[in-house]
Amino acid sequence: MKRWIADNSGPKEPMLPKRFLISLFTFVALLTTSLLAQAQFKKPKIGFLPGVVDPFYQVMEIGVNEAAADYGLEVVTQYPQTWGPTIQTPILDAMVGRGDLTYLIIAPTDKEQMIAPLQRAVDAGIKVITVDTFLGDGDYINGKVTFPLSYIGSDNVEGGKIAARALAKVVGNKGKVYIQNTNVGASTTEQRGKGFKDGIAEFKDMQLAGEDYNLDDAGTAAQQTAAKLQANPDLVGIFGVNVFSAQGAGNAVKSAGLGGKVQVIAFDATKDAIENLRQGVVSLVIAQKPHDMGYLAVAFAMADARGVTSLPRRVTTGYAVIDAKNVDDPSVSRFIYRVGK
Ligand code: T6T
Repeated sequence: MKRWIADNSGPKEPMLPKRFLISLFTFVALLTTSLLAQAQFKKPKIGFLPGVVDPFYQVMEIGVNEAAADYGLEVVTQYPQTWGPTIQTPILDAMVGRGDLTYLIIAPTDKEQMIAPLQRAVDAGIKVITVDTFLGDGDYINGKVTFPLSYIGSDNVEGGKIAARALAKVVGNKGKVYIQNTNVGASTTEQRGKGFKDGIAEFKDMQLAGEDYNLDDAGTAAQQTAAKLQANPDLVGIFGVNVFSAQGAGNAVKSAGLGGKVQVIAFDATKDAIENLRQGVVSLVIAQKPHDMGYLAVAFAMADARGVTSLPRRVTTGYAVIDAKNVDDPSVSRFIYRVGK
């Protein structure tokens, strides 16, 4: 027979195993520490200062904004309307003067003249990352300027060489060629010009018929190219070193009715350059990867703010080389600069 024994000690709670209690305690402690750390971590606020308004930097801005959205960061973007330190410096000073930016992503428009204004930004506590263009000689480890965290951009000497070799190929390795350049002092276009000259020097039957600077104006580029074509009826090819140069060169060749006779190599994959490629005026378009430059720069700022200390001081972002055969291949056409609709 079962006996029922009265238990007067009240309702019993199930006993929790000791090990479970210790784990729970550890978990709560870790969570609290991590929440505290998060509360102390101040998200970087980033300034983005491109070189000028053009599709190259507009695509870079898309990369910047995508990364900022992924990390939940705020970015303040200011575009100079024209290229050069005279326009870029006051915008930079105003960005520094706001007092709330902790990182600046900038394409310095002059490798020497932008050193002092950017040093002022650093002195005010802003960390600098240069994209596309560099300061000094671009060597931020052993060069004369070492304050930027990193330089993220194309290998522009290599880009110039790619252009020269491609041009040599389409003109049968002989003849006179010409460079349509932009601004003295801009690291990128200066290096492209150098790479192109080095590349052309590899071909004994090719000569350089000159180099003009259009100050980032497609109209000036077209006028200069038209004059060069008139003075050199035997010109076989032109290297347009950026958006404006290639556009102007292409327009001048078309207006002179020389499309397909004088070959143009276009740096920067704008819609205009691709249209000229399809029409046979441009034989090769060299696309940079501005989206990658912008995205990585923000990721670097975030990593630095989080205490990462091994960020590479130089990142080369590479090219996509577009010709009439591969222009519709999605693995290549994805690098065409698409802005807006
Ligand atoms: O080619 C790009 C850029 O790489 C260069 O530094 C300046 O010109 C562009 O922005 C195109 O216009």
